[in-house]
Amino acid sequence: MNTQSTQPPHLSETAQSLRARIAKRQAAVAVLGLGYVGLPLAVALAEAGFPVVGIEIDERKVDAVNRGESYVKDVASEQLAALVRPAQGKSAAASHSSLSAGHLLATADYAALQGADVAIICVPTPLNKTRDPDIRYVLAAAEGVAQHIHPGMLIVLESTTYPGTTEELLRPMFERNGLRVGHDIFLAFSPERIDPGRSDYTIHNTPKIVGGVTPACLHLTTTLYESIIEEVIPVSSPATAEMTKLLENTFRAINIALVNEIALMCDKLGLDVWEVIDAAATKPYGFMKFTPGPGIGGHCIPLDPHYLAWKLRTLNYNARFIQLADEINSEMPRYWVAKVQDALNDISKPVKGSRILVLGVAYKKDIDDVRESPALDIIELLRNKRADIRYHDPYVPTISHNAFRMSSEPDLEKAVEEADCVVIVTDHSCYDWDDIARRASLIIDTRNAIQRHRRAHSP
Ligand code: SAJ
Repeated sequence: MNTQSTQPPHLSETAQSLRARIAKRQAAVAVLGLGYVGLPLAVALAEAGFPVVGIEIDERKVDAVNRGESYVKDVASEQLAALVRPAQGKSAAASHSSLSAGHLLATADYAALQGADVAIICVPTPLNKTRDPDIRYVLAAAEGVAQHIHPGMLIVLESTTYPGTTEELLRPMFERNGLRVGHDIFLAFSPERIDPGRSDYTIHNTPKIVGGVTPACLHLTTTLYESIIEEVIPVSSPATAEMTKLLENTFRAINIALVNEIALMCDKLGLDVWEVIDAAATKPYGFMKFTPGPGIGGHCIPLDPHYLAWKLRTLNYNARFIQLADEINSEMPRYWVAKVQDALNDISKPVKGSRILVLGVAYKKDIDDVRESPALDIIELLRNKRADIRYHDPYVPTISHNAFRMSSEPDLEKAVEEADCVVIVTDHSCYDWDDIARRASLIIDTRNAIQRHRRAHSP
């Protein structure tokens, strides 16, 4: 495992004992939160030989894991089934202690932490209704750890959060009974970099950033991750690691907003923004291609920058780039609905009563996740204009958003032919763009999918 060289610091006896258990993969690891981040991590650690317990509040997920049934795209059920063993009705703590190396057990009971040497927190960090950080899940998980914390325990937070969370919020919770971080217990932040559905970069070959509260915390956390990840990169503090993650995703949100604004400019200038971007992308250095679209969705990019902006507001600083990017990205659904309205108007059809088919509602292609998807905003805007709105998405059988629930059209060809206007919102690879272009009477293509397909397949 290639890790930038860090001299092993002085370790207390407790730390030395924990380090030995980690190095021998005997350390019992608890992963809190078995979602798209926690489950692959728990599986990777169990496959590396650690005894692993997954602590998950959703009993359905607990039962599925213990049946060896995966609900996360990046984990095959066969992989899971090879690792789990029925808990034979024992209490979580008991069954966990009986767990042999290389096995995974799921439970909803925080008591399993009593037997854990390591606790890794991988719970969601959404925004609340006022688009401010909602860290209730992190605090609940940390409280669960605090109630079962014991000397010799390493705690790692992976959930994306604002700089300061680990040291200012979690550390006092863990030290409240007199245990001291760096001596009796150990604490670090290490951001997740899971990209669901990606096969070129996996948990094993995506470099892992680690920021420890003390050198011993850093060393122990680095030792742990080195057992499953090829490259572990130490930084000087948990806040540095927290900020690193936010820079990564804020960088994306702002650059996507930039190309979305370039698209608005090209529209005013009568230029083809896609041709402009493809031409700029021929520059072999100093340019990174992003593409305009219907807006941004997902559980990371639309949300993470707001964690940073919120923290800076508490320090009387206005994160202007984040603010502006959010305005532009959030405006894109309205921009595209106006395009639909203009296109129907040109053929003397009002939006009201027109049959409009949205193609693709997932937040990006070839996945089934609709969280924060701009397609939902586009559908809601068109519903509010009294359109006869339908959608088709092979990955998303039903959607429910605010006041409406819908199902994907069963017959794609028929739905395309019967639509007054087809709006391409998510360019799933499975769509036959030539066939859709032939059957549709009017197309608004927010992803330039048809032109890109034609260019890629023209002789
Ligand atoms: N989008 C654009 N134009 C672009 C890129 C994305 O409009 O040029 C839109 C997408 O359609 C989507 C949203 O932005 O609605 C977010 O897309 P994303 O490609 O950033 O995908 P995510 O949200 O799955 O981001 C994840 C992140 N991974 C982690 O946080 C660990 C992100 O850091 C990754 O860079 C990204 O995957 C990736 O590269 O796939």
